[in-house]
Amino acid sequence: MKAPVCIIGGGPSGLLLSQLLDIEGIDNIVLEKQSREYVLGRIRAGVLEHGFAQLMREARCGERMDREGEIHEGFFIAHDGVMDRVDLHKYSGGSSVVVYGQTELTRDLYEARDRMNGKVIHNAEDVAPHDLKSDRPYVTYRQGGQIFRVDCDYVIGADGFHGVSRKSIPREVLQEFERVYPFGWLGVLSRTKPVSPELIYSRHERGFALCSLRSQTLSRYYIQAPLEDKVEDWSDDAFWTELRNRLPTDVANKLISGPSIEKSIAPLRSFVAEPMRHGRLFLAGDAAHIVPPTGARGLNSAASDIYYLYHAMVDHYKKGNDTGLDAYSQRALARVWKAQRFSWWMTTLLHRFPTNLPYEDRLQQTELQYLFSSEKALGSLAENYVGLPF
Ligand code: RFL
Ligand code: PHB
Repeated sequence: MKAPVCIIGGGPSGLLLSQLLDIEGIDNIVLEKQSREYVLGRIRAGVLEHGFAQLMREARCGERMDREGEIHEGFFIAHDGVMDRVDLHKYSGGSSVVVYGQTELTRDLYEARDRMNGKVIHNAEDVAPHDLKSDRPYVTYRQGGQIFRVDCDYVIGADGFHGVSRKSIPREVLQEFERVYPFGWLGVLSRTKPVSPELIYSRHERGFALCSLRSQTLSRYYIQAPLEDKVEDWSDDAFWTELRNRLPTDVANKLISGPSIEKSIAPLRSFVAEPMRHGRLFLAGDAAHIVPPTGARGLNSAASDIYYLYHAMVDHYKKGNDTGLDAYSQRALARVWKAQRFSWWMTTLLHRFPTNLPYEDRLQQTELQYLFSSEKALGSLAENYVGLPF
């Protein structure tokens, strides 16, 4: 098989790039290790930046998002017995975020690829990129006992944190920066009315909690949990009790619980791999960087990579201009690191760290008091949460 661009990974990053390139007439093939059902079974992000929503529209995938997604102009931080609101609209100069689940967004991208007869190959095993430093790279994979080969100009590594792309860059070339946090998030999805129309991030002495949502009938809640905990250790009842314990009393009293329809634990990690290009391989999304979910940046950082890569590819194929491809790693990393900083800051501000000294707990409280007493501090939070410009 032949295609100018071979994309490894059919998650949101890979599918979005595939769709945008196809609209511009740039042929591409997506190789996804899992089945479509498996990819659509993952419950992950819920908050989209304004710029990402715009990119979805440009990719002709924004219709359902615009119909069913909710525009949020603010969120709450519960702390020290009070609920303070961050007015995103006011402090970001009129911007907002869209609450729309990654699962639905990925479904929309798959359907858009179907409509354009996009080539998305599922259950592609042993995917391996080759000759990345040459002008003729290729990717091999196995399906049903047969080996296939895709000859291409460029390989896009959009295969997530555990993918094969980043690992194919020689160790001496790649620099990795990492911080693993000493806790995870236990998440529950339930078919219940959300406790609040806007998200509530809660800092509590028992640990962090988050009340989020997918729609007015579908709630998503998280609590900070020890890394050693297993999902099986947490009955639904235990989860709801612990969540209520970490919320202000009036919110806890209003919380409607129900059977979990999904329950999982995600470890929290900050990670960046540099550079994001090696020869003809370009990394994008979780393949190159991970953030703890506290600032809702992960999927949004993936989208900004795709924005830069898409424009660079269009410039290359349509104008013979390689400036964008050459600058990709540097441009993408500049924004990635800002999302890293913000996610680290939100995580540090709101979680209970087992090793924290009483001194550090006081600093967390003081940081929150400062935040809600300073329009400039709120402005900084708001501009980062709605997304820095691409
Ligand atoms: P993905 O989604 O991991 O997709 C990669 C795809 O590549 C496939 N793959 C392979 N394919 C071929 N060959 C191989 N060898 C392969 N290895 C892997 C995988 O099967 C998969 O389909 O990466 P992508 O596309 O870069 O997207 C990134 C996002 O998924 C991620 O950043 C977000 O989910 C992070 N995140 C959040 N981000 C936000 O912006 N806002 C949020 O509110 C938010 N909340 C979250 C989150 C992540 C969470 N978890 C579980 C980590 C909440 C949670 C709990
Ligand atoms: C979610 O709804 O899954 C969600 C929302 C906000 C975050 C993280 C996750 O910061």
